[in-house]
Amino acid sequence: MATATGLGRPRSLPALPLVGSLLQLAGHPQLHLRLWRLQGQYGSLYALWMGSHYVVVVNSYRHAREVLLKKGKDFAGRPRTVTTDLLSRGGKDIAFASYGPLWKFQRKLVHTALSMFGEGSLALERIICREAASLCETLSAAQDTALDMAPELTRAVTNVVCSLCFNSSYRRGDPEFEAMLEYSQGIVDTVAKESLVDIFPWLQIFPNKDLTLLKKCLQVRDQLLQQKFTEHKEAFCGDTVKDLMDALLQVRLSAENSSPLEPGLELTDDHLLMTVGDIFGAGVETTTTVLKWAVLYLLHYPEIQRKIQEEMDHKIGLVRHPHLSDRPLLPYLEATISEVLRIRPVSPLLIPHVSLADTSIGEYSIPKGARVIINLWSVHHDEKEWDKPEEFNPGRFLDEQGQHIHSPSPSYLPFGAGIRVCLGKVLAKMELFLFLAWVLQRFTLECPEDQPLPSLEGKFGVVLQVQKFQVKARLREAWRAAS
Ligand code: HEM
Ligand code: PLO
Repeated sequence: MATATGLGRPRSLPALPLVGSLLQLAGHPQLHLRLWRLQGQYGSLYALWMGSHYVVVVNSYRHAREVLLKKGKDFAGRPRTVTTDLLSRGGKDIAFASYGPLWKFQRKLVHTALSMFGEGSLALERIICREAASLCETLSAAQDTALDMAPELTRAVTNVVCSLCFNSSYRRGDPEFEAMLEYSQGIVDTVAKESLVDIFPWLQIFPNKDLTLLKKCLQVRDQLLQQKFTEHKEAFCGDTVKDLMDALLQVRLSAENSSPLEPGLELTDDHLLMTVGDIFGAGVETTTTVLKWAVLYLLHYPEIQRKIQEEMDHKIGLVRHPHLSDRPLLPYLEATISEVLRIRPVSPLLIPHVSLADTSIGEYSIPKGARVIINLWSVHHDEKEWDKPEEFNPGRFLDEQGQHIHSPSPSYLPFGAGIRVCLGKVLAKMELFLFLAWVLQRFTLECPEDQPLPSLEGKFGVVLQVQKFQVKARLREAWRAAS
């Protein structure tokens, strides 16, 4: 089809009235894999219809770069869907809000607050190390028994984000933490997975199990957030800023005092609440998921685990614990983290983008309002860019001497890129490094003898989830001897 720009539209999957191309997608719960495989028939850039929504699927780095970087502003929108509207109270957060002056202001605020409290600050390193020490204690206590590490990893990561956002943390078995684990799982299971209710919003008038669960979980989350927010508002005096919540309150106060904002541009309580909800939700679910993938891959590749430990013994030894400043000393650990983020991207389809103007990708015309899905799975498994992409091989991220980390292909975007790039990249990398370094310095992680190696297949959703598995954490002989 020729368009106003003279360019043709991308080739489209067949589409029926009302349902669109759903017949081609139905029965494939792993949407990222289905969209990856459809390239064989339709090429790396193709279109489809989800109900009445025109969707463009990008599977190559060349086109992803155009969408995210070269024409970032053209594609900075987000779709509104039933589930993300519920999660973010109609897009009052950052991740699911469309592009606009208020979103820009919110994003900048959080960026500043994060750099003030987190990135580069010794205080944050201290918090992460405190949680890493507590995680190691738990592993020590459970030594040699099969353990589901997921709740322990989640508590460690949650406490980092909790300290950052609310200057508080949870102890083991805290009922509020257990409630949080449960509601968060419910949200991850039901939100933003291109489910039917998001494609056909009118379906929400019918009883729907997923939607009922989401609403119930959001009620619990909102109550928790509201309680923290009220406590902070009551205690806030404007002088001392203890955490991100205080920082947001302070910036709002000074914005109100200096110049009255245009109507519609003010940060309401809902905006602050949803913003903290994003940082909290993203902060916990993403980093925990990567840690679980990393542990799972180490069970499958004991020789890689051994190599990380040898590097650590050699460069750090067993008398002191690892610091952030050790990152350049441990390239093999860094390369392993990079490889985990490549082979199992946390967010395999990013968050869908929306074109804000008539524009183009490559030689194709894209109309305003199109949803653009960047298939990061395809970008990270592209055989033209990666040697044996299915293979877990940290060495691909190292130079010939194995001393420095580098990417052999630009086709690597675990945190996205451009205007909508992840806000927590620096924080996440600090946590991944420190948690893994602490644990591997002391323990060898093994699959319990009586169990098969757990599956490496992910479960598609708003994050690429790991299936439940158990681990035996064995205290290393070298560590035992040294201490
Ligand atoms: C967005 C990855 C950790 C906060 C994103 C996106 C990706 C991503 C792929 C979507 C980019 C797009 O749509 O183009 C990751 C990975 C993480 C991680 C792999 C961990 C290893 C975090 C953490 C935080 C965070 C710790 C919070 C402190 C956000 C926010 C957005 C976002 C607020 C939305 C940005 C926007 O729409 O403007 N992240 N993330 N992320 N991330 Fe992360
Ligand atoms: C995770 C469950 C929480 O209860 C709510 C939440 C908020 C922000 C979301 C996050 C969930 C999942 C991962 C997301 C994040 C915003 C950015 C991040 C989507 C749903 C990524 C990876 O893009």
